Amino acid sequence: MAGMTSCRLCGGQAAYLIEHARMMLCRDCFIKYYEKKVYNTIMKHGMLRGAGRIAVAVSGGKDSMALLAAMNRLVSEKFSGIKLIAIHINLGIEGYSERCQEIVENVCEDLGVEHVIHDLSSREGYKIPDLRSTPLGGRICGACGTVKRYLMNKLAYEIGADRLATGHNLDDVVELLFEFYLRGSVEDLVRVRPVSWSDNPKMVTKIKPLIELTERENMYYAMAQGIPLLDASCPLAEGSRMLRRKRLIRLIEREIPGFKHMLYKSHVKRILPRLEKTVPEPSLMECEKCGMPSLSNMCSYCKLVSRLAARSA
Ligand code: Q46
Ligand code: ZN
Repeated sequence: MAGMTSCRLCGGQAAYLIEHARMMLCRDCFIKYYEKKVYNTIMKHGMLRGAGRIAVAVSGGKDSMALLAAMNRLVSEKFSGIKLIAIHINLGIEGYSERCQEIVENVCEDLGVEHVIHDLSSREGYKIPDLRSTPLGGRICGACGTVKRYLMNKLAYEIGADRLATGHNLDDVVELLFEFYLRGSVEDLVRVRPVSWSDNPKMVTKIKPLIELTERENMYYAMAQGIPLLDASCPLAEGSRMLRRKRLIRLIEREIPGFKHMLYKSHVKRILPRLEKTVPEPSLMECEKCGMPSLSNMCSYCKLVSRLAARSA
């Protein structure tokens, strides 16, 4: 935020600093800048080509709520005919999940967007903190990620969505790239992309319209649109390796301004096309337990949940 500096575009009073572009913008110009970037990302990758129904995965955090507000605006202005439905999973994390759901419900109501709330505890019979008792509990965010990926896809499929939009931002993606390059994990690297097309009817095509926007830009957009920011952070995330890597990336960005954009762009433009040619797409089968697409006889979600059941038996 700035004091009396002028907006680069209109000369009005600047409110937001776009760090990598070294540009200050007022609220209205920032909103236009942000929505144009989302629109350009959508168009560049043909994200909505042939789309009719988009499920937007919302957590209640700034990124996904900014995504929902921006998509709502863009759909009504430029992609009329497409229906937007927000989907939210209440993870059952005490002191946190209640607040997330409240924000989702309030924002959806304000925007007039239909929403689906999936309560883990009542619908699936467990909460995320219960996963701590499984062998995966030491990496709770990994287990939580498996749950969210699986259920978001399943919910999107069940409501007949042909796209699932997520709020992954540039910082998230660079953190993943950092991790996968370090580990030399080629099969994971090839999956870091703006769109994951699918012709399997039970695997909904995933799009990341915020992939070129930073965490901070999403926060600014949420603030500029009057979206309440989550005043609690997930108590299970403390000390996670993901947060430590993000801190490290912030330090690198400070020393090498534009580092995040450069790493992302070279991955998408130069590395990814080559990886896509050499790394075969995994062939999917049906999970013998739930019938959803899986890499082996049983999908990773069903494996996780069966461990939970074995513990409580
Ligand atoms: S909700 Fe789940 Fe996150 Fe909490 S347990 Fe980790 S992954 S931090 S975005
Ligand atoms: Zn399964």
